[in-house]
Amino acid sequence: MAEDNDQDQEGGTGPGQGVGVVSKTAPKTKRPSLYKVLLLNDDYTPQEFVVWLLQAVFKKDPEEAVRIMLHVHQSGVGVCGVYTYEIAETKVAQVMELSRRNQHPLQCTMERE
Ligand code: TYC
Repeated sequence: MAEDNDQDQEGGTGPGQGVGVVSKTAPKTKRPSLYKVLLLNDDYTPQEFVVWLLQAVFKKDPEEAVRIMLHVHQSGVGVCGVYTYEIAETKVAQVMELSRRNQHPLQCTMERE
């Protein structure tokens, strides 16, 4: 696609004039901003629920899920994953909805990297 916006323009000046304009514009491929999804500790949500949630929502394997849960439990907050804005927003909403449905006070937020 880098060559798609080349422009060759020959004026209507007839053959053999050798007049041409070539312009090249750098393709704009800005990388999207990334957002950390953070899980917050509380005193009531069962550890098993947090471990289950980390596997279900964040696709962590069981060992990684336990490691993240214990980190949050011990330090108060921890990163579950890093995503583009809309994916991060969806994960936060899924965590909040699953927590609400199971009557746990678990909180989840996102912040720009
Ligand atoms: N602190 C909770 C307990 O001891 C477990 C827990 C871990 C809760 C991580 C929330 O994000 C959390 N039952």
